[in-house]
Amino acid sequence: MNDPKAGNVTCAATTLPLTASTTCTSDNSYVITEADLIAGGATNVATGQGTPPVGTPSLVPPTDQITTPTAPPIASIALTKSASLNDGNGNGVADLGETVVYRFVVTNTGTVSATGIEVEDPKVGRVACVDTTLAPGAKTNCTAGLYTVTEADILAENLVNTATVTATPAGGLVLDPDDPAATDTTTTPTGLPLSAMTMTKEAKVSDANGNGYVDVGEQIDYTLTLVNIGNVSLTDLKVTDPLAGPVSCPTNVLRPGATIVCSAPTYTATAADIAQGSVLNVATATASVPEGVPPLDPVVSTLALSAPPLTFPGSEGPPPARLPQTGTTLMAALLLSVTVLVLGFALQARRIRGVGRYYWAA
Ligand SMILES: [Ca+2]
Ligand SMILES: [Ca+2]
Repeated sequence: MNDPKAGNVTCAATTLPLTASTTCTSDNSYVITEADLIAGGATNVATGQGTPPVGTPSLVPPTDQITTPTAPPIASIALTKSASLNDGNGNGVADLGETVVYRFVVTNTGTVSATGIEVEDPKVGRVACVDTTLAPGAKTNCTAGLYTVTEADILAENLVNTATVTATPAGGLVLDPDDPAATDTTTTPTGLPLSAMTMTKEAKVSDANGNGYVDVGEQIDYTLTLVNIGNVSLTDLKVTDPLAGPVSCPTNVLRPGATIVCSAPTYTATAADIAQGSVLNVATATASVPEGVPPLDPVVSTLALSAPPLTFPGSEGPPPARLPQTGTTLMAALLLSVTVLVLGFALQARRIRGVGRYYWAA
């Protein structure tokens, strides 16, 4: 007796008289294969063998076959995804520029093998899996490059990321494209949108007479440095400076973290400036913010440059009121002079800085 699927077959009798029969049994159980499932049943063929008496025609080997129906094959792949935030500032939410690690586990939940395992995740780009062929019940791990949190994620107030697994099942079967198990979504909370900007003003004085003060007719060049210290883009940026005149900036859009330097026309100090003891300059910056983000209040920067101390007719140097009080020594008077010199030296550097800041916190 020969039965390729049944293994060793043993018959109760190995010699059969005419019309007699015998029963043969196999000593092993047959395990249903993927091919049986795909075929819809396990078919096996047994063939009998025997040697007839001498002088009779040779035996045509008798065969019989039986097909055991199998369960319908199932083609199914499941995806599980996780997100791990590199929370640089430790505040528990994803902030602009922080990164997220995504990990994926693909499991063959069907009853047939699958090849060409691929995970699609539009936000993270290429996903690499350890195995791309999975037997039924097997699983594999997949990884992707670091994802960096964007302004769009901040504006959405959540980093939502959906991945889908695809594969080619054996036997020409197809996966259900709408199977929810093949898709997984992670949601990572982000920091709230924040619009914030700083403006730093610098003045370069043409201290023609080298006295450390601004005098009538001396020129002042103002520059304004603006930095977007929030996490959303600022647009329609405008800077006004009534004293110096129209301010020109290289762009009117400031992305988060970006810096621009704007400049104002050269200003010439007037007698009126000197009469009030200083050249006071106030610049104001305004900008628009993305829809849904509370507006940015105007950012103001003020800078006052000293004019020379007033002098009295017939006298030279500082007025008497600036001199030390009665009873002070000559050394005290000298110290005051040194102090004025040091201040003058500082002004010779010709860089005077004023900072205006405004923060809006959501
Ligand atoms: Ca954070
Ligand atoms: Ca001067």
